Amino acid sequence: MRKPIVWRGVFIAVLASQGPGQPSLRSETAAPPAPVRDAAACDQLASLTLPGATVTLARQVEAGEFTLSSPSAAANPPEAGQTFKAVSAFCRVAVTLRPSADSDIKIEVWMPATNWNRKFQAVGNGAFSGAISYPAMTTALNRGYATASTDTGHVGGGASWSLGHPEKVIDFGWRAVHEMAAVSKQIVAAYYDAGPRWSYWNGCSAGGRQAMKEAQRFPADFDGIIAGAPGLDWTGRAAQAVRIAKSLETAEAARLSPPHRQLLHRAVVDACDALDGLKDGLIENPRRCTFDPAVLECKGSEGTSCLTTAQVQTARLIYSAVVNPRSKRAITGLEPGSELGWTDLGWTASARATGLDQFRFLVFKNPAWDVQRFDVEADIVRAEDADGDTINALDPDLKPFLSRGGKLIQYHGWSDPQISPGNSTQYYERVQERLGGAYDVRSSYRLFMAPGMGHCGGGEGPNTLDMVGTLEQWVEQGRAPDRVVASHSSNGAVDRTRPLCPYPQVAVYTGTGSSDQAANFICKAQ
Ligand SMILES: [Ca+2]
Repeated sequence: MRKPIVWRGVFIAVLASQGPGQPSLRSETAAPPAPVRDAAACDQLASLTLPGATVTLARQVEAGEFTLSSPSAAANPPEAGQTFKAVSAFCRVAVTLRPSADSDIKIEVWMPATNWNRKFQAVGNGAFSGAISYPAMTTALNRGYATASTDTGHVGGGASWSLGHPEKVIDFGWRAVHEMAAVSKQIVAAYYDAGPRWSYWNGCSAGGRQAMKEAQRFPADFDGIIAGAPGLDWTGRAAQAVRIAKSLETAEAARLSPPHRQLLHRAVVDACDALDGLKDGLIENPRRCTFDPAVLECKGSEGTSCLTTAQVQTARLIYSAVVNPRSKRAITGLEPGSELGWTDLGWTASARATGLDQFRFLVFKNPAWDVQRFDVEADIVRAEDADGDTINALDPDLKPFLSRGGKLIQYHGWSDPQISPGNSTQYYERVQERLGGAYDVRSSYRLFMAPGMGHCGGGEGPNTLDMVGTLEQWVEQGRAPDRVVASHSSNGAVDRTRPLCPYPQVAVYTGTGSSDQAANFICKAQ
């Protein structure tokens, strides 16, 4: 085990002395001017000695456009040659971590040479990852953050790398992120002669799963965590995507073509739009929508204006949950309103590919396994057992994180066709149940469901939001988000703003003013 470094110990003690939901004393002390570092200060990091870690690059990158080069790009050709724009010079550090004999975790840490905001923001990954998240790092860097990302311990997508490498599975599941957090903070402290005042995690999809894993397993790593559309029921999601694909792979006539998905979507919205009191093309709470696809069943000739009996069954299948026969926990389906994101084989191609690889390489360890072998009840249980809580992030005990003052913002699009939104609502409710009615979960953890939003963004609903700014205000100033304004744009212009409300509240139109302006909505319980 790495010994905790002293400044981190002090930091935890300060937070622990305050009750949950209390603004930190640190926010009341004026920040000293940001340190300014030159290229030589960055170069010096090449000789930094860190246990279990090797610095492979430390070089200042000047402001303006830069193109990725070695060392990580050399090891990961898809990254080579990518061009980004840094608004100011920064110190780029690449490190290889080996917490186990079989580990080969690449991380990069980028630190502004001037105008550092004295904060650290680690950014998350997608799917099975295998690549450093340079675009997200650039966004964080340009906001003044020292930032870090990891390839999670392997190169490239898919899960074939996991065969015969149980330690690499652990690296992917949680160790790479945790080790990255620890080492990054040491590098930040060495570069600036001071550690970050605040440390954040920002991730969506697989990055949302990483977020939850950190909150559950390493409550002291981050002061604030953003978990977007978390794939926290990783094996359950894999099972759902594979279950639908199995059904549709060999039954072409049962598939929903794009015109059929359009038809279904229009019918769902027509049936459920007004349930929230406002006809605006959005279903504020799809859980209140009890649309039965059977109303679209063909009465006479078949075509794109109706669904066959088999297609009706397919729609029902995609909406439906399956229950883990052992834990009795539901593995939720996709929600009414998400139909435009569906594919011919049900869930997104990414959900299917990730699901297939989960069973092929991590459950059955057989590259020849295919979805036709899938046995829903047995394999849901088998997948959870095989994972052993390595990748799944289902532990509802967030008390260590919340009680030390950590803040967690989770968000999820109700129209997400890749990771069921039910993952988020179910988990939030499980945390409340676990911590008990007397525990004020809301003071440190809030979930924002986004009507009409797709996977981590996109979709017909308001889908652009600033969770980083929202989380900063909560952590640093004690201002809990009672609403988060999201916007929707068409052709580059904002055409609608709307508050997202802390679950289970929903946004309700006040009845006056434009229904395209967030100011005319209030958040309230249904
Ligand atoms: Ca509506």
